[in-house]
Amino acid sequence: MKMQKALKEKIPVCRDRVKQMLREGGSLKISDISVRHLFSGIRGLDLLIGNVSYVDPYEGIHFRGHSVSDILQILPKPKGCKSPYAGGMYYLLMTGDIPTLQDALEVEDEWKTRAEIPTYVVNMLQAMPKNTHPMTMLSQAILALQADSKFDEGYNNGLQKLDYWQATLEDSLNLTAKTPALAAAIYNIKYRDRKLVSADPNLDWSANFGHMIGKGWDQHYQELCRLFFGLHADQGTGNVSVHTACLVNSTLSDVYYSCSAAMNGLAGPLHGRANQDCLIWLLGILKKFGSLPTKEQLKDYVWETLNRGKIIPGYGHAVLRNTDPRFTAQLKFGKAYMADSKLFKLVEMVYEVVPHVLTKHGKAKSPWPNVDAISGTLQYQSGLKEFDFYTVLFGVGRMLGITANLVWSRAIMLPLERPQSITLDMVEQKIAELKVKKAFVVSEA
Ligand code: CMX
Repeated sequence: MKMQKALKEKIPVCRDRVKQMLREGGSLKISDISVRHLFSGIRGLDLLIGNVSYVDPYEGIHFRGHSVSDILQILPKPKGCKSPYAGGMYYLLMTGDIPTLQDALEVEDEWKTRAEIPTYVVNMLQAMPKNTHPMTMLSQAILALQADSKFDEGYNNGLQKLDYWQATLEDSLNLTAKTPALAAAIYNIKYRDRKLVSADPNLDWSANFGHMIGKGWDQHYQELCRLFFGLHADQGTGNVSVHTACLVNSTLSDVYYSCSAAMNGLAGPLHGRANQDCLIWLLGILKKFGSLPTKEQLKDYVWETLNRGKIIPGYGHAVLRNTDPRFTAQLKFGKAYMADSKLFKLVEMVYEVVPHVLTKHGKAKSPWPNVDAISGTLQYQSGLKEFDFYTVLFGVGRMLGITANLVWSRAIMLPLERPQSITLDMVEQKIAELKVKKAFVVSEA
């Protein structure tokens, strides 16, 4: 496979770069930590290595240096379509190179050979109680696949550290290949007739998900799947889902353990569940007003939400300080396919109103929409109305970025993550010591 060959060439070069960086700058200080950082989720500190993507606070995500609008232009697409193949996105995330159409299709074909999910996983999903959240099902299904981990097998048979990345890549290809089928199985078991639909060999990874949940005829939905999965693929290494996976993987737990843990983090309302919560919030508005509210009514509703101590889902971000380009890309999609729908119009209205209110409210560091402010609406309007499933869709896309990060973590042999923790007493003591020191320096001067 060309992707694997490219990695084989690039990894030794990167390893040398890391050695060089450590030789030349190993003791240089690049970040300062304050007491406030300790109590604010260590935001804003350059603490992690993640080569796959980078989030610029104002420009948003850059996948291997390419902005959202760039990747939508340059990645190969099926003929006549606007959204790129996930296979091309994976090639880019893994190698850093822009794939040709052939490169993208090679990844798509490779996935097809690995896509089948074992019967025991389906049986397990079918045996789960009906009220199980689909994210729990996804996390469990990924974990169940661990039995087939190539990394685990290799490790038990003396795999060398230099080769860990290869077994991690094998697991990554196997897991990502199966992910649309896993998600579709969960959907069919939970919301349809519990029967599974086989993949269509003529469809790509993303479109096949649509096919396997009974929307194979719907080209618009296939287009949405490609867009949705691509946009959700990564968001820097510090976001909870990717970072959780990297942390777990740093213990040499394999891709399955790591990705299952990542999905548990993604399930939270402050992370991937915001798309579900946002849609519920929007539908609540339409229900309350019986139709689209006026701007004044909407403004009052937003204040009401905030005054009840609630957050506005889909708005704000830990890193972004501007409208998320992933929101903008989806807005464009909505304008093309569902401009007349009330729900979509409401999304546009909310975008006009909420940033002003949040700014006035004065708490959120960013009043702008993130990816989740619209993604649920596009799904809902496209007929996928089971909104507790939306985070699973986020997870399907995110699996691409997570696994690319894991391959690279093993490629550059990042060690066990183990930050030191200090107690509250120690923080107080450090503050007292530093205050005395500062007073001394001032009085000396
Ligand atoms: N509505 C109301 N209040 C908000 C807010 C919002 N959308 N966003 C932030 N705030 C509040 C925070 O709750 C916090 O309040 P407290 O000081 O009382 O705790 C304050 O503003 C400061 O928060 P912040 O530094 O701006 O934001 P954080 O980095 O702590 O959190 C995020 C970021 C995304 C969790 C937060 O903006 C939020 O809760 N947004 C709504 C949920 C959401 O859309 N999450 C999805 C993010 C994207 C993703 O990962 O999927």
